[in-house]
Amino acid sequence: MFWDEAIETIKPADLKILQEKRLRETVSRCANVGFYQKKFKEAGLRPSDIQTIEDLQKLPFTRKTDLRDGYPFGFLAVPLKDIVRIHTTSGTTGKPTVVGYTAGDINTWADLIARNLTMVGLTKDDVFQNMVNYGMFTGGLGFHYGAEKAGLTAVPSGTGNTKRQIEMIHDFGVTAIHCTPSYGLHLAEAAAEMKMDLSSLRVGIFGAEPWSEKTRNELQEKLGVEAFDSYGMSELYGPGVAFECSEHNGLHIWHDSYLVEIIDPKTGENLGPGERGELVVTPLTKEAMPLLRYRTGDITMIMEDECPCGRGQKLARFTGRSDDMLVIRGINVFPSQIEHVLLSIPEVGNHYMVYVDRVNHMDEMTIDVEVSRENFHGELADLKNVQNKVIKSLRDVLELRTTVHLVEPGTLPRFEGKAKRVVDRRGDD
Ligand code: DLL
Repeated sequence: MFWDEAIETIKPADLKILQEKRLRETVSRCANVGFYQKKFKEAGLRPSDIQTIEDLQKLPFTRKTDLRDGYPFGFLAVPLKDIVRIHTTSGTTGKPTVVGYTAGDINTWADLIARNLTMVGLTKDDVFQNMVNYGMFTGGLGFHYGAEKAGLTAVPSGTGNTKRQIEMIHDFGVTAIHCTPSYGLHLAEAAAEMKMDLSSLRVGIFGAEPWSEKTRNELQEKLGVEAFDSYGMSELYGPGVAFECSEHNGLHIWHDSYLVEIIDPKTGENLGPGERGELVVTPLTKEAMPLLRYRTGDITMIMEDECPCGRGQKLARFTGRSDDMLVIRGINVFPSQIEHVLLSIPEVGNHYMVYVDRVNHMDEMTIDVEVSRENFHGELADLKNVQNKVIKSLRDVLELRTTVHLVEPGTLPRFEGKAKRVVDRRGDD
């Protein structure tokens, strides 16, 4: 199976040797990419100047905007004839970022996912329903290849038709599911309405967007699964970059495939373990699209504790993106703060939408939030006290006045893929 003990519990000194060998290989692959040739020249560096992990600091960062500028194939280090697949990132504005894979990349990526699935206890005996998009999004095909490699019975159900998804779980005796946490909640709701018995389920893998401990408890309780957090991004293959083990205390980032730095997003300075900042990754095994010091935009920290499972480096759960931050009347607001407040109020549910508008030159934030089913008895007007409680709690945490509308359970949008709960309409006028 895919428990690679020698690599997953490798000693720090041996790991450094392996990482530096792979770093040198990565740098020499980058020498085929116009962008890096230019960057090396500007920095007065030759690829052979990068030998150790410490040397990494000599290199500039690579940003999402650089990849966008290279659209479509500017970052490929191999000719197109050696590319066996492309995916793109889910860009909402402008051109997406294209990611290419060699046959070797597809194989390495499937291995990483197979290791994750093995880490969470899945085996050939499991039936795995993959409820994410199988198109350009990396979640579908990425997990699918890994699941087959680990010998699971893969059910490539994709997204949509929740009723059919639930019937399949029931009829096929599905033991493990993969979807976004927001879809997981929707699935749980729909299963309860259909009064379907999903007791075959035991493992739920949730990722592609930030989610909280409260959501974990709810998913575990309502779906009867042990819920695992899974992190990844298209530019780093896709899913499978970092994954929880059964300790549920941080995500192991595969140290043989990814070199990790945490930086202050404003100054670019390196931060130490235990300090929260932006994750910067140098992938070590990518052939088609090698990257150096890639700024993910995701906020986390390196954890210091040793994991009882024996595997290496861990990252704390992700709290959002550095570029997610909204500035409302000069105050910085992270969507995760709003979610946190709402989840702490039992009278409201997990479903909400945030709208930001500019009214008479002033920023106004409006939050629609669903009342929880248990607290709704037919009249929203009876829940004035709940509305005031939400407004007060948000003001206490955000230091900001907001408009809150309570809405009936089941009326806000549900998301099959990544949830998009913040709509900033300030640029629309
Ligand atoms: O979301 C890959 C993926 C698929 C991961 C399935 C996990 C499961 P992208 O579409 O490129 O790739 O989006 C990557 O999603 O930079 C984070 O901001 C966010 N993200 C992904 N996983 C998590 C997570 C896939 N577990 C972007 N927690 C990343 C928080 C996450 N944010």
